[in-house]
Amino acid sequence: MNDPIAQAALDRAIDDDHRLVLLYQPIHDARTGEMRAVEALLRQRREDGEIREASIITEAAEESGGAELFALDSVLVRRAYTEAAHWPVRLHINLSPREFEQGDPGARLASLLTSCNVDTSKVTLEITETSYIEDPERTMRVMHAIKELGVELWLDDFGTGHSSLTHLQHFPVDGIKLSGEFIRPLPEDERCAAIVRALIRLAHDLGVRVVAEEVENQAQLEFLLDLRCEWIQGFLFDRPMTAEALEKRFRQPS
Ligand code: G
Ligand code: MN
Repeated sequence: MNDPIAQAALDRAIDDDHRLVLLYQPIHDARTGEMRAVEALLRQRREDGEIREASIITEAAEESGGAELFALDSVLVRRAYTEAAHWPVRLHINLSPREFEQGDPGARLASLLTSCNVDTSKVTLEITETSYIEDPERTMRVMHAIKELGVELWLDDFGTGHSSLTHLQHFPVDGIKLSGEFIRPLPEDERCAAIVRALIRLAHDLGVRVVAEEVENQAQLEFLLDLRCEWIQGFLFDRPMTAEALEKRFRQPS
């Protein structure tokens, strides 16, 4: 996070008696329903204990143009890597392309991953494409350096950004997350149906995997299964949950 206001808000919240919590939302195999990955999401715990969206932080971050929640190597990201080091699924971390604009992000990430003992082949970085990428060439160099560490790179909220197709053309991307904006109106909305059909076909032709976000009902799931969308995230399968709840799930026989 390069914005000093957002960073200050984040630092304050971290200092303030652990008011920020990480929740993890599973990502499932669309066909079998098996959990394949979890996405770390930042939330704020209010004084009454209720857990809410971390709006102060995200609004501050959004003002700076980066909608994402994490600094590459913040305390919270470190916490996520440490918690997930022994989980039997991949870990998805959200990252703003803004974070690629300063210093040597590849080196920062390498030293972070080493110190957390996390297997880099289990890590996926979700790059939001809603914020404008100022220096695409530098971003591309950083992406290649990061991929050499063994992590996967996915484009988040795919289709809503300024230059989605250019990103697919130039960036070394392993997967895309189809924005909930396109999934929510399925299957009735014919325009969304056409867009989703085309994007999944495009991704597959490029050898890129697809997660559909915000899948909430069976009709949406069936529409996506027909298109051979491989991964699904959304309330139909799971809501974001605490690390404790997730670990309990891992201990249950499936
Ligand atoms: O774009 P990104 O992958 O960061 O989106 C994750 C966000 O979407 C989280 O804040 C999560 O709580 C929310 N979300 C996840 N699944 C659903 C869903 O099925 N319905 C709705 N409305 N929101 C969801
Ligand atoms: Mn995401």
